[in-house]
Amino acid sequence: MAVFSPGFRGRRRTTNPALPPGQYEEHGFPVLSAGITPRIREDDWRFSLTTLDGEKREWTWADMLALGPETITTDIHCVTSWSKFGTSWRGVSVDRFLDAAGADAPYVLAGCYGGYTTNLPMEDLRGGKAWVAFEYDGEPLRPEHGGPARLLVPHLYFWKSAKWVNSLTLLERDRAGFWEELGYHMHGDPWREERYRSA
Ligand SMILES: Nc1nc2c(c(=O)[nH]1)N[C@H]1C(S)=C(S)[C@@H](COP(=O)(O)O)O[C@H]1N2
Ligand SMILES: [Mo]
Repeated sequence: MAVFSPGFRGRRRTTNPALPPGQYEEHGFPVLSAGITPRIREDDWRFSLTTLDGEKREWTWADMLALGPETITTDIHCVTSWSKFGTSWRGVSVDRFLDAAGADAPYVLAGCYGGYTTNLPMEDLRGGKAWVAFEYDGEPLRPEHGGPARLLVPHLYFWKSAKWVNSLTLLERDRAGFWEELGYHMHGDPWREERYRSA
């Protein structure tokens, strides 16, 4: 005899509330890159922040580590409709860089080794919502996943998490990045299904 009634099993099959609309749960870790994978040594890595006045602040790998890394466990959501639950990272909060530079602005354009860009409102980068991540699952971040360091902005679609990130440019007005110019959403909230820009 069945221990659980069919009704009980039925309830367990309701949609996972952690899964945004139109997404499925992925157990692997797909690689999605628009171009070739840059190979950047930690010693050569630089990360810069340019303020509205055009002032540029730059960090080396050691400078970044000195800002105080933290461990992040989070779900991630790709616009191609896979979501991955409970991913584990180590990185430095973007707040730390902004505070060190004493900089603020309404919008930010992230830039990368290889030329990829993506735009974000400052309110999506501040307040413990975004990191420069350099470890995944307890290991150095692999080059194909953006190593040595990538932006991690898990509450937005994963195209906003710029791999091989090397700059943040503060902006007065929002400016479309690589995928945004090609029609992806300027914001990219998976819970609102902000996948594409309406024409
Ligand atoms: N520099 C750079 N960053 C990037 C991309 C890219 O092509 N180049 N692709 C974006 C997209 S569309 C996604 S879904 C994620 C994929 O990250 P993954 O390859 O680690 O899964 O990286 C984002 N960051
Ligand atoms: Mo993506």
